[in-house]
Amino acid sequence: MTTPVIITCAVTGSVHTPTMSPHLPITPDEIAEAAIEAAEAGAAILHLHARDPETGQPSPDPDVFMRFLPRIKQATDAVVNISTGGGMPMTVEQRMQAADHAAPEMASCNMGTMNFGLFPALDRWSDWKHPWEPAFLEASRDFVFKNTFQDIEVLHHALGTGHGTRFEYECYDLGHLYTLAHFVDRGIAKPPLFLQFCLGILGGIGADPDTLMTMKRTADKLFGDDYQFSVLGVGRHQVPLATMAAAMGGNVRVGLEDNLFLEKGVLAESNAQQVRRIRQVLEGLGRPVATPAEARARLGLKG
Ligand code: KMH
Ligand code: ZN
Repeated sequence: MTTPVIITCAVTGSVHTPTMSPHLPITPDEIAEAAIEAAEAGAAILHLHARDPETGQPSPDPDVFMRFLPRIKQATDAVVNISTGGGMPMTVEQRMQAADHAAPEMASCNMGTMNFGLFPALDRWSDWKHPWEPAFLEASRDFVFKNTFQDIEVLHHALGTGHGTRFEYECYDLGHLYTLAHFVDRGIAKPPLFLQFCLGILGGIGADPDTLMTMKRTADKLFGDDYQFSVLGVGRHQVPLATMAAAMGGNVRVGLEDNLFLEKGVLAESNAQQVRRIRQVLEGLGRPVATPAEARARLGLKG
């Protein structure tokens, strides 16, 4: 039987700004509505950040999260996945606060400290230059995305042991897979693992078919049958790499956190629009879409 594809929708993130798209959800109401609509369109997992409703800046405040989380839980059966990546000026402690407060079924866990360029890295072959590349480059020039071994361990202790939360392991490079294997060996990270290959961030591995194959081969070697993978491609790489992931038996992540566009020069009007578009691709590939219940069963979530 063909394994259903788990669609994750990352609804708003912390990288894009309200000036870049009028469709980026900012207020708690907008985030709730976008998430519910994405779930109705077929997303089994909702990857969520919060933003200050006044400024649109990423917010770590659990009170802001609690203005949309209950509404989403009430209106959908989708798995709630709270980001611990947060946004640029936050400390690691701040980044954990909301997940520690809400005890979700899933939270992100970023697998290494890195430079983080906020836009597709190796786009030099493309005639589609990312329109905000200069602004992103300036903003991230001296930014270190801190995820030390200690941070990863603390996260597992507080959220995994403390709340039964399981993780979306965000891997931006091959080394991150080896780091995860280290935590598996120590009994800290526990199968079944859900790996998110994050391709195309400047500072991480590039977004092309060869790197996806390399990530997959390496994960096969390190984790055998103990893992499932999903792929996010940044910007214009979103659909091609998600398609390739699905064709390889993997899962997909879409959403305005990773890409504001529907196609070259055309902004996506909603997260749901991106979910519907990848659904069409999956249908063409003959891959069914996983329900939240199927995602829970496969990923060992607490429900
Ligand atoms: N914006 C993605 C490339 C997180 O929230 O933990 C990375 C991300 C991090 O989703
Ligand atoms: Zn995120």
